[in-house]
Amino acid sequence: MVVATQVPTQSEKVKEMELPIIDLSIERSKVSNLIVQACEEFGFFKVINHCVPEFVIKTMEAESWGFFSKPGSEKQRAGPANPCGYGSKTIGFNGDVGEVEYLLLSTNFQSISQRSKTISNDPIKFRCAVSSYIEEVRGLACEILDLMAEGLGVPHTTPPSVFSSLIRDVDNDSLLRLNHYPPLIKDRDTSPSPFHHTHAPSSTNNLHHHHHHHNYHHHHNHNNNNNNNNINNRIGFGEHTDPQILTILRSNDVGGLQISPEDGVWVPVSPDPNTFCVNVGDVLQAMTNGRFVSVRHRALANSNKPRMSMAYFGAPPLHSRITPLPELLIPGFRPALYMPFTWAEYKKAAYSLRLSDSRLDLFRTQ
Ligand code: GA4
Repeated sequence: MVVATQVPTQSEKVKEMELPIIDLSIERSKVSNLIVQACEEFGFFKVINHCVPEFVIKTMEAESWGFFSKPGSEKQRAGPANPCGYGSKTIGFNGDVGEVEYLLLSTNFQSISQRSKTISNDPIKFRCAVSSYIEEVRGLACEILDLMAEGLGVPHTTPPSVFSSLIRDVDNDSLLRLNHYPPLIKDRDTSPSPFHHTHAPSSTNNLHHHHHHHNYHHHHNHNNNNNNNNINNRIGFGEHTDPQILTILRSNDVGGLQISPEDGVWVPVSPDPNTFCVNVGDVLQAMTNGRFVSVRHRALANSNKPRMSMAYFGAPPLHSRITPLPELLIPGFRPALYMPFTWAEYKKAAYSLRLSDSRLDLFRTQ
């Protein structure tokens, strides 16, 4: 099967707009209200004055560069991504591709220790860097989730909140993703990525390819065959929403992230290595009964410089039952928009669909 890498379509509008920047050091009640507002309006915001030490970020970044600088054959030792592990160009199991290579890691200590051996020549150093980074970003995620709960007025108890307790749980299913978007080389002959990719067929791919039996909404941007050959603007990671609760993203100083507040409109997010970009995931949209929005985003590999991003996806334990919070429902007036589901069920749905499909629609009550 031949799949062309997606490129943005001509009909798309790019809107210049800045994401809300939230200073975590200001008065707690103010921060919580600002966060709630940002989650309702954009589903995305940036945080400054977070307490993650710079050296923890720098150490993780250095380890990440160390891995991606290795020769391809060595990187393959950490692959294939099933879904965790090293992946190059293919995303998920259903034919999605992009100009990206990545390491997807479970945040579970045992599995990091195991994998480190295939990732680094100094596995202990790698494992320490990853563990420290995860501990810090999980702490930040928990703090933000507690502020959200306070801002929403649920529950009327002290932290940990209903949200943060899910990612604090020992069995949480959170992930760390390291993405490397290589610079686009303009000379076609030396480009590592010509216009068509042969999608390596594996038994998994064949089994899962194009499940059309669900009545989910196939998003219009599955343009796997368009003839826009603009190599300066290729899709690194195609449009999607994050399935989990909350995402904490840090990137180097190279842009590429764009969010889509409405269909066909893309807003570039300016890169800033000193801030974290935070976004609402599908599970949080469901738990807040649609008050918070899990917004579509994508990454373009449109630069001469390599982009590197590190994303922490805070997820509940597999067996957790996700349901809209009763506190946010008003019988007859504001009924539950989503059916209860377990995180395991939701994950299964996500992996049976394409990247750009609207997974949450499968769980809507109306
Ligand atoms: C998008 C968000 C995270 O990167 C991710 C991705 C996952 C993967 O790459 O394995 C998915 C994608 C993401 C959503 C739909 C499914 C699953 C690829 C894919 C086609 C790790 C996640 O949890 O969901």
